[in-house]
Amino acid sequence: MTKSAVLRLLALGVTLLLLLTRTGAQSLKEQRKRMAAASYKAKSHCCDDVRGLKVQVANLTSLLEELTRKQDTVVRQMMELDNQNRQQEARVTEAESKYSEINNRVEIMQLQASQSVTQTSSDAIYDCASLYLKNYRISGEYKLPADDFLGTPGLEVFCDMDTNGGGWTVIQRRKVGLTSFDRDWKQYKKGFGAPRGDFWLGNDNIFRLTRQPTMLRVELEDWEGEIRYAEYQHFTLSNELNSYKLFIANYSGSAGQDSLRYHNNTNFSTKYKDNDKCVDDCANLRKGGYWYNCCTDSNLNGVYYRYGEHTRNTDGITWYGWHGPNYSLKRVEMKIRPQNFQP
Ligand SMILES: [Ca+2]
Repeated sequence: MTKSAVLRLLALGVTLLLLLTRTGAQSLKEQRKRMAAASYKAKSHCCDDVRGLKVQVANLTSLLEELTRKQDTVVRQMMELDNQNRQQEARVTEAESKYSEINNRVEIMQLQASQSVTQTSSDAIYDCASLYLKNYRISGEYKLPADDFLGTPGLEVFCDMDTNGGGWTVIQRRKVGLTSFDRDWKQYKKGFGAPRGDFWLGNDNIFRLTRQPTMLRVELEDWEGEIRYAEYQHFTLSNELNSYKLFIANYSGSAGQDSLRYHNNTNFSTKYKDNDKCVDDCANLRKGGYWYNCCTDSNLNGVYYRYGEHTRNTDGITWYGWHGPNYSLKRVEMKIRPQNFQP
């Protein structure tokens, strides 16, 4: 029974009661009149009249009792309906919040799935910055599509979409320590390691990515968990014919004295490929591939030494401007993005 139906029933009952009461009162008056008139005529009739009135009063009383009972029932039913209503409302609210929660989860899953979707757009995607501008905003692995026009192959990269506005293509990372960086020219040319772990993106790829005006950010973490960074407004590599020579400019950051400046304008050297500016073989001494001068003011591709071993050698992952030549860092990342990138 709906609430309005109950209310209608209640109103009907009350009207009926009033009507009956009024009818009863009127008939009582008439009876009295008749009794008064009759008492003059014949006193023998009086007993019949009284008996009739008593029956009527009894009928009215029982009707009244019945209506009172019905009224109680209706009130109870209304209270029950009200209760049910409140329960329904609570259920609807609960369902709505569950729906919104599920909707959120679906949105997150869609975003994550989109990371692995191969790009089909005709717009060129050069790097993580162009992905960022196409609304890929979650840090992680992405596949940059091959570009027929530029003649470049597809490339798996790790994009940092969080640090300082995002849009960073990570070109180097040291954090696990299980991948050797003491490798030859070919391996540094093509790249090695895994985008989620330790890796070098490859000199050919870095050269290609820095053909547009590019900036570099170096992040350093020591074994006490402190983090410093160095940013260069300008960063470029030459091509292989010019030994991937390094050009950097406009240092800023928190990493103490600029420890890449010493390597500016020097060629890349690796194991079996001594392109440095030294009588020594720096790549052999420092056990990495780098823009060795004579030899280092930083050695970000050096040997990974764990806590306890990290202050005993000169071929570790060093940044002289912060911890000097004998402190091998716990974590390093090098990342690049276009100079004109605006998050
Ligand atoms: Ca040399």
